[in-house]
Amino acid sequence: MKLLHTSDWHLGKKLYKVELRQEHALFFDWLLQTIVDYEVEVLLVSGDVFDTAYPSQESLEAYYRFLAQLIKVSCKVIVTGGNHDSPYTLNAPSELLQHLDITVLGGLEQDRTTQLVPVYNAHHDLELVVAAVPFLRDQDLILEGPEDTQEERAQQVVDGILGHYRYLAGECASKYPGVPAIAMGHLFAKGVTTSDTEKNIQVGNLGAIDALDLPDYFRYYALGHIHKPQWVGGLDFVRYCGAPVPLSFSEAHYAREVLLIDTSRQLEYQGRYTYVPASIPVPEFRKLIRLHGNLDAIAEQLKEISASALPALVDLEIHESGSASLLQQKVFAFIKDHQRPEYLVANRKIISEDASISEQVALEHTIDSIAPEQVFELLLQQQVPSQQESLRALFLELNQIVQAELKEQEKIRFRENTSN
Ligand SMILES: [Mn+2]
Repeated sequence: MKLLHTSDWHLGKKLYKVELRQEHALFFDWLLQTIVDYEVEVLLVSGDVFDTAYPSQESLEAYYRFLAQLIKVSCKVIVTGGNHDSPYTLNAPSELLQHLDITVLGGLEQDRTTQLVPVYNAHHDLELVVAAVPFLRDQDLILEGPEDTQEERAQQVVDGILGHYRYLAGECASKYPGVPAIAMGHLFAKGVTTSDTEKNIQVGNLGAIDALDLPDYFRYYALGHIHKPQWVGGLDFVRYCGAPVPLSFSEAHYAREVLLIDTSRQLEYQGRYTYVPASIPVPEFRKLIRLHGNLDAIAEQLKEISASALPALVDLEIHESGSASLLQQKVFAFIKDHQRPEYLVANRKIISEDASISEQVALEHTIDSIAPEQVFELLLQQQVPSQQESLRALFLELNQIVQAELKEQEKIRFRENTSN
């Protein structure tokens, strides 16, 4: 039996104002053809189907249209929810989809054995069991012991997740003795490499699963959550397939793949059987390119860009000197003059070394990249010169409290509130 492992589609994702709808459509076309070409019988989708909990009509339509195409080619589907997915959104049509050989586990259900999905081959023989584990939220886990510190809490989460997999391995062994089993997961494993947009999930590997601790009952782990394809813990049967479409400029250089598991090809590893998948590279549908330098240097680099199936998306960081208003006009004209079908400027950031803070704010159209102290200083300069000292002291004190609180909240949410 052949299975294909994919994850982290993030349908509905936007890069700046550009929706990635076209590359997702091309990916689905390619994936369908790949499923036909390799005679894949089961597609595993390990979480983050959608980018948001409440996907747009277009995203939902793209998802259901693709599922309909899979039905036509008799490919079974198992979908699990990721941290970006709303379990309710994914689960809403699950009863209907079940009749079409599409199993959806948006989140944990009260009866945990629903995660064990028996897979039958074309001759109606039970060939495999898939432990379809969705993203596990803290409330899904049995957390034991003290939770006074962040570290203790994180350790409980790790123990809870591992306990959950051990429980499923035990259930699987008693319910389906002798039947090979694999597991899915949307989790953060120890030792993975992530992009700069993903670094807030690392937090010093807090809450990360050591692949070597996962129960060896399962012959393959089809993981999602990390967007860069990779093995985990040196085990080539514990795999992140990664995102098939780059979702940020920092992911542009990642390899893109789906993984093909052939259950007729098992490998012995330390006294157990494992399935080592074959990597099938996903074509590049669109380049994401970051350029920086002055306008002359950028003009040279823009000339080099060639399109893939879709025009490249370009993120510009322009370093020039001059006043904000002049620079803005200059850059506006530059971009207009340098339009080509090979690319689309998705974003531009102008950095002027001699611009004042207020000018820099105007240039970037955002205060996000400027420290709160600087913004307040700007305000002080414009108003109430007599009370500057006392107001500044008061602000700094308040800001310290707010920043500490934000940091605390960030820590608490670090598992769920991630870019992955
Ligand atoms: Mn993701």
